[in-house]
Amino acid sequence: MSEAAPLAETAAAAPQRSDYVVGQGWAAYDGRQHAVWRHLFERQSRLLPGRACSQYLDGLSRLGVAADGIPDFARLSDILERATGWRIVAVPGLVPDDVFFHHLAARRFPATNWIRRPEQLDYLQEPDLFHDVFGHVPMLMHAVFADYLQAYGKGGLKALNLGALQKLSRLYWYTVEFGLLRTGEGLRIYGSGIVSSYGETLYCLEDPRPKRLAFDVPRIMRTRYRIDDFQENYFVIDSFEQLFDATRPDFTAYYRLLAHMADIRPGELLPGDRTIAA
Ligand code: HBI
Ligand code: FE
Repeated sequence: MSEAAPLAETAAAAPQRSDYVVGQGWAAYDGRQHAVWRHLFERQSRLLPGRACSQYLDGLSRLGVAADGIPDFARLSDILERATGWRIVAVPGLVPDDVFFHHLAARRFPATNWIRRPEQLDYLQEPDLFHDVFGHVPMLMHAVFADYLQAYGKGGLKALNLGALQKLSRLYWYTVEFGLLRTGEGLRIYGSGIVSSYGETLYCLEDPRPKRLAFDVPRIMRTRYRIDDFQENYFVIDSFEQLFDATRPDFTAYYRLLAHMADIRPGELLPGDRTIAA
């Protein structure tokens, strides 16, 4: 009987499922990792009231996500599924675009199962558990946004076949990740990349430098974005119904139109742009 392979080898040998889904491994999180969640949760919870949109704050409270520690995805999924039919699946990090779109099209949100280290509190390149669960999941409690994200997943699969992924990922970036909503009380945040970031939560609403432009799908699809710094422009929707309705038309016409138009640099203003006051 050969010696049982050391854990590391058996773990590495674990076959990668084609949908990249893994166990969350909730029981394996240690005190330090729960403390990182607590610190980030408490810091954002102090900042977001009056800055995040009411739909986000309502989703966060209905999910029962608390400060005490890293939530159990299965428990959150039961609440989420009752609200909008979405579930969370644990993944080890960024997954290939087609895998990502397949999950979204089936109302499965892929959430990273590791959390950033204490020395990464203010910035990390790749989405971690805090970005995905605190940033994305609460908006999935909102019926219309939940429909939008599933429509985005279906659109993503089509975009892949049309070679138009870059255009469509800009739509994701400037809405799901960095979108702003216009309300009677002023601009509010719904983008996950912002609500999970201390610095950008303040910057996106208060700093005079970024351009805040009216939501416009072809304009968004032409606009490049940076992943390593605060955004130089944000796009502002009037409602989540407006966002969802924008996904109804077939994007093939946009892709054909835009194929002959130059990209726009982040922060650049065009004559036809409609800017929105913060
Ligand atoms: N994978 N786990 C994960 N999370 C994401 O947000 C993600 C991804 N893969 C690709 C991706 N996002 C973006 O390229 C989308 O625009 C497709
Ligand atoms: Fe994200």
